Amino acid sequence: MHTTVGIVGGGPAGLLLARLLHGAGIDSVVLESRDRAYVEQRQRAGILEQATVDALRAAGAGARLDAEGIPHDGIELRFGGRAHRVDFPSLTDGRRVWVYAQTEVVKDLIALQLADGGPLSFGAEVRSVEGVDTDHPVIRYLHEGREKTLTCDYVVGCDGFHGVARTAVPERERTTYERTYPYSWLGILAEAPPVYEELIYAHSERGFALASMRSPAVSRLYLQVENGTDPADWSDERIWDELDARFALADAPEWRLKRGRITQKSVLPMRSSVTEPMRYGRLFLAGDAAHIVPPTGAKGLNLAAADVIVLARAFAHRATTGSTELLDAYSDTCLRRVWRAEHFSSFMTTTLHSAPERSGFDTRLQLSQLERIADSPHAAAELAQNYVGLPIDTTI
Ligand code: RFL
Ligand code: PHB
Repeated sequence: MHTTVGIVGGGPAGLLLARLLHGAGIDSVVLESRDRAYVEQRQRAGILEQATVDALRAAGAGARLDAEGIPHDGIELRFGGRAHRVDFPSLTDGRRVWVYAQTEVVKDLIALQLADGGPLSFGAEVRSVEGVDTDHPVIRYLHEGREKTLTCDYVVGCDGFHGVARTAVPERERTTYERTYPYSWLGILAEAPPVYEELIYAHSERGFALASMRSPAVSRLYLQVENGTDPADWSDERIWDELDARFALADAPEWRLKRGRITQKSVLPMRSSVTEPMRYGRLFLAGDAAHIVPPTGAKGLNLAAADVIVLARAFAHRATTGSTELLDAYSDTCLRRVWRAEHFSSFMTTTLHSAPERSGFDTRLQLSQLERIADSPHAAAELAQNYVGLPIDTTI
């Protein structure tokens, strides 16, 4: 089998790329190792930037997002027992974000691709990508118990942090910059209405907490926990009590989250990582395959979308003009945005979490930074502009 663009991985990056290429009349094949139900149910991101929403609409995946997505015009920061709202539109020339779960984005893109797009194979586990420094790279994969090959003009590795595409770049040609954090998140999904209409990011002496949502009836909540935490050690009651303690307000001691049945519980480690360059020969890396951010800034899915928007435009440019100029610029173009998001995600993480080895001095620096955001429109604008994301041209 042969295709123009072989896409390894059917997460948000691979699926959105396939749709954008389809719209530009460029054929592609998506190979995804997991089954459809698994990919559609993997609980992850919840916040979409304006540019991600625009790209999903351009890809034809805007209908349910526009009907069910919840626009948010700000976030609340809680620290020192007080609440401060950061308003996005007034600080960012009218930009905002949307609550629409990654699971729903993935379901919408899969339905479209299966309806009228190029091949999308589930249960197709890519074993290796070869010949990326030749004109016809090859993807070798296992599907329905048989070894198969797909020859391509280009290969895009959208196979996430543990993917194999990255390893097709010789070690001497790539550098990975990394940071791990001395804490993790315990995330829960609960059948409980969100307590507030926007997200609440809380700094407290007991550690960080985040109140997010999936719908008017379902809350998504996170607690900072020690690395290596077993979710089984956290009973439902302990989780709710700890969340209430971390969100506590000095002037509203009666304030409590609305409790409900906890339907999912998991622990996720926090990491920052960037692999450079994001292109080698005819192989391009996009999304988590190239970079990881800790989730505190809500950037991961949005960076994945930005990469494939840039890449789809570059493929379309090559198809219409024959020029590889934009493909050649892909890595540099993306890395500017990636490092901005890395900085912001690391800033949000280290400003809001309590490191186990922290001193009183460290905590006072965090509180001073948070007070500066609450008091100064300039400091608040810096946070707001990073949170809603850099503008990007989403026309392909
Ligand atoms: P994915 O989603 O990991 O998809 C990669 C796909 O590749 C497949 N795969 C293979 N397929 C074939 N052959 C192989 N050898 C393969 N190896 C892997 C995998 O099965 C998978 O389907 O990467 P992609 O597409 O780059 O998307 C990235 C996002 O998923 C990720 O950045 C976000 O979820 C991060 N993130 C958040 N991002 C946001 O923008 N906003 C948020 O609010 C937000 N919250 C989060 C998050 C990530 C979280 N976790 C669990 C890490 C909250 C959490 C809890
Ligand atoms: C989520 O809703 O899962 C979510 C929201 C904001 C974040 C991280 C995760 O910063």
